[in-house]
Amino acid sequence: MFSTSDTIVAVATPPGRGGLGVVRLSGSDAHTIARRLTARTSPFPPRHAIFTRISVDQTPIDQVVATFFPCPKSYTGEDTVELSAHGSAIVLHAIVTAAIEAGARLAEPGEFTLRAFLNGRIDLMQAEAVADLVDAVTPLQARVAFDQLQGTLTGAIGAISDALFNLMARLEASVDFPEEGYHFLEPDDLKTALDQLTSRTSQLMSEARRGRLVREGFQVSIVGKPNVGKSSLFNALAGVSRSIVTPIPGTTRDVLVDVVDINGFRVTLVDTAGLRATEDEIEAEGVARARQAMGSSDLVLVLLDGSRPLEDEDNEILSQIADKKRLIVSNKCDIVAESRLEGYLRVSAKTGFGLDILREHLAEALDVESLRDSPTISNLRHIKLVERAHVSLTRARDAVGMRGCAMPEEFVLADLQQAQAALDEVSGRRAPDDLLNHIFSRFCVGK
Ligand SMILES: Nc1nc2c(ncn2[C@@H]2O[C@H](COP(=O)(O)OP(=O)(O)OP(=O)(O)O)[C@@H](O)[C@H]2O)c(=O)[nH]1
Ligand SMILES: [Mg+2]
Repeated sequence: MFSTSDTIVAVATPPGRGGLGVVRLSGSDAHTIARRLTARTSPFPPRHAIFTRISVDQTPIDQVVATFFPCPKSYTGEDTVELSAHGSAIVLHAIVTAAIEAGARLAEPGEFTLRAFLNGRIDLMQAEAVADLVDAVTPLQARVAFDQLQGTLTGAIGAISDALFNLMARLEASVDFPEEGYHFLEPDDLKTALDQLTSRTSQLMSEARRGRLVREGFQVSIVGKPNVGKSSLFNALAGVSRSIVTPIPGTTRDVLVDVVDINGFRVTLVDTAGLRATEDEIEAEGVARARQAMGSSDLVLVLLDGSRPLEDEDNEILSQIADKKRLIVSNKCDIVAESRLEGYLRVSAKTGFGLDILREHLAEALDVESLRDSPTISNLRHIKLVERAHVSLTRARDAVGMRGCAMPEEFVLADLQQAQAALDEVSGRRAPDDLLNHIFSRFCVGK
């Protein structure tokens, strides 16, 4: 992993134009470099916004507001300076380049947050919450990420970990001083303590499905025979014209995905190639991919052309997905006053008619209301580790519960240690470099 002792710099705001653009400096030279860039003779007062000017080679390039956060009370836990300039890519680039010339190094993705973690400002769950918060596409996702950043999961894992630590200390004492018998920990107390621990881990696990659905969302594929308006509907729901629409059947030959917000939930919408038998090699590959997407979807939206009677191809598709969760929708209701297809939800991808009702139906079919409460745990990495801890704790509980045998304390202790190791990996107290690399590489530069 890269050095954590040098001073790093990056633009913290998104690329492109904006009202403001922020350059962040962090490390022991941050203050000196900021003073050099602003030609300031006196030190920056801590945590005060100072209106000043940045010059490069004695040429002023922008007015900025500089704020100095001395260590350890900064985002990273190091000396940090934030320079708010105008949101010009050219100006921001010039500031970063000047900072590098003055001794800083360009930050790696997520390096500011990595330093916050390494300096003990936040734990690994909170660092991951930062990335989730930045990536959130629905208000509920943002809330779950923010709760995690505020420490809800930290608290839940910490409570289990503390109770476990306490239990292990007492059990170790019993192992070390066997002549004292169970003085330090009676078997019944051990059982009760393990019951309490496993009920806490299973409580977390029961929130996991909900949490994952909030964090990762649902996949919904739009399928149907060619030309029914799948791509048109995809574009209408996504709010952008991403997929090509033409009157020629067989237009879409690949799967296209976009993430949309359906009643506050993240839905990965998939546009697919029209399902039909075809000689065309490219189209056939598209059809194969469409079937794959159909298989992996949480819900299949079957689109019919409401201006035409139901055809064999439609029936075939309907019979193929009989065992999948599905929603059947009749499109092109703007063409004919009365759909020829009775009993299906009627929409027009062209005029937008019925799309709000379609969103409602989607939300209902996915049963999103049952997910409304904000879950404590949502990240698969955390869930897997909590499951691992739960398995070890249950094994320990079973060993203690065996009647008639002397309690094999050493084995129980080994199980508890494994559970503790899993919990330490959730919080990052035990975090190998490759795990950190994996987690922080998904951050954007400047975060
Ligand atoms: N009148 C009307 N035309 C529509 C509607 N939706 C789609 N169309 C038209 O139907 C034709 C096919 O639309 P697409 O969205 O490309 O259909 P598709 O299902 O993606 O087709 P393939 O990709 O070939 O399978 C285009 O000419 C669209 O303009 C609608 O609601 N009303
Ligand atoms: Mg299409």
